[in-house]
Amino acid sequence: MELIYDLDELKKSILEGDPELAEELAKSILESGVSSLKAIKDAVIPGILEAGELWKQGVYFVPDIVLSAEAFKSAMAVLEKEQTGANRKKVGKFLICSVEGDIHDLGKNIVSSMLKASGFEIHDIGVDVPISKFIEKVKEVRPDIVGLGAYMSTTAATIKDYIQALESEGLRSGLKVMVGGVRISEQYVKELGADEWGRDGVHAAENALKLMGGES
Ligand code: B12
Repeated sequence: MELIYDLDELKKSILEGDPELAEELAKSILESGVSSLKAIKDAVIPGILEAGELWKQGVYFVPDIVLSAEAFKSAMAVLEKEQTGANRKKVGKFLICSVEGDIHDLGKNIVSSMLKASGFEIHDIGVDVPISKFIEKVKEVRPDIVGLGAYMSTTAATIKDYIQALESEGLRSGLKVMVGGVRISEQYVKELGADEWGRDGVHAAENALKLMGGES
């Protein structure tokens, strides 16, 4: 009973955009023995998704959604620390970013969290990432999978340029490409020349594991 109450409070702190409370609750939930993955799945993600819904309905305005994003980040900072425990076996390296011109990062951050929880080593190179920086980082990190997030119709159309750049730099072979964002659909994935996509964090993690040859 107590536990459900705490998870509910954490969700509420994200929905209502209270970063300090979210951090505090995340800590106390972990102390009470709940796994970080459960807290992420049952409180943090539902909280941020509900905030996104309220924005879509015109109930939330920019300051509201920005505060919810802050609260999401502060809870995740606590919960992710727990997940990067020493004994976690890494299933592969995953490099992720939002493409140039796109500063949306909530979806990317959720996906990163789910992938981390699934055992991936995450290299998040941020938002508004130009092709040149993306290529430079791929060369440096040598990931197994790259994830490109694009959240507007204009930026989604540029994903194919990132994939072409990988090809012309001789980096595409052996490297898997995943794409995501509200404008992306399963059919679009093929058109872009990517390997997989993720409807949401759980779907993204399932497909990433599938690409690594593991169970989905
Ligand atoms: C929140 C939000 C913002 C916030 C962003 C806060 C932040 N830190 O991210 C703020 C207020 C800053 C913002 C700004 C803008 N926004 Co905005 N924003 C949204 C909104 C409401 C929600 C996006 C979101 O976070 N959703 C919640 C997350 C969890 O869902 P998601 O992104 O789909 O992610 C999931 C999946 O797609 C998938 N996924 C996501 N990424 C990836 C990556 C990989 C690799 C994989 C596998 C899967 C995956 O898993 C995620 C987890 O479930 C959308 C509306 C919408 N329907 O999406 C508009 C929306 C994306 N924004 C829009 C616009 C136009 C803008 C602005 C240009 C507005 C303006 N005039 O100032 C600016 C600037 C944007 C820029 N240059 O990047 C438009 C885009 C329209 C279009 N042309 O396509 C939308 C669609 C709203 C609309 N209907 O008009 N925005």
